Amino acid sequence: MNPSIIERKERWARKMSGKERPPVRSDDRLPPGQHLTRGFPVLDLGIQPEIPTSEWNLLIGGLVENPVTLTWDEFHQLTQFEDVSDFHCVTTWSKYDCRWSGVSFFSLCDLVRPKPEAKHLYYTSYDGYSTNTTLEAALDDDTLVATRFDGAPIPREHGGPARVIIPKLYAWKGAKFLRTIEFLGADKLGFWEVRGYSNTADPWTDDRFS
Ligand SMILES: Nc1nc2c(c(=O)[nH]1)N[C@H]1C(S)=C(S)[C@@H](COP(=O)(O)O)O[C@H]1N2
Ligand SMILES: [Mo]
Repeated sequence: MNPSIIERKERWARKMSGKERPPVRSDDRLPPGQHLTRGFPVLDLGIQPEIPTSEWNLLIGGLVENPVTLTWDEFHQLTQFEDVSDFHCVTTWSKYDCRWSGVSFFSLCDLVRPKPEAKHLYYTSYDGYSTNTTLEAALDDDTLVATRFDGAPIPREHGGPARVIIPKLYAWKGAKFLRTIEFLGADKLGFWEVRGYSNTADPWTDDRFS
């Protein structure tokens, strides 16, 4: 693991042990070109699939030692993790202090054990959406697969039963209605990435389009 990932994992371990909640952002929280919204806009492809939790599965596979297909119950047997983070949509709105809970991405990695050749992730959703990130970008103390928002199940329009949250990237990198996560050796572009959105999607450098 590279040093910055070790640092992030240590930050995560402190959070998990309840010892410390290190702030990820200073007072300067609003990325360039963004404005703060108080509501919670809904962005989707015009489809909000209804997936009963009894039929929900999360498949995590590809270049991992231990591929899994988790049922809703199995997912909830994993250590649950709550975190508060900011949310930045490329259409210029940001929402502060979103309280998500679910399973942290480090916990999911401990479960599936990525192979050394795994460098990229490809996420697919029940509405036909897809997106991609590097493994390195997802390996952070605030990345999770969330099933709850503000203490309640994530409403369907916001991507329930489960969605990915990667606070340090623009929100299109977080798949709502999550269905699969695939670990890959080579990059594979997702829905918006093939349509000209940035592949790296860093809100702090105004990195919107490629
Ligand atoms: N499955 C799926 N995930 C998705 C999208 C989508 O259309 N389908 N839109 C993305 C975009 S562009 C944003 S800004 C956020 C919006 O999340 P929200 O609707 O909860 O605000 O979800 C992202 N994840
Ligand atoms: Mo977005």
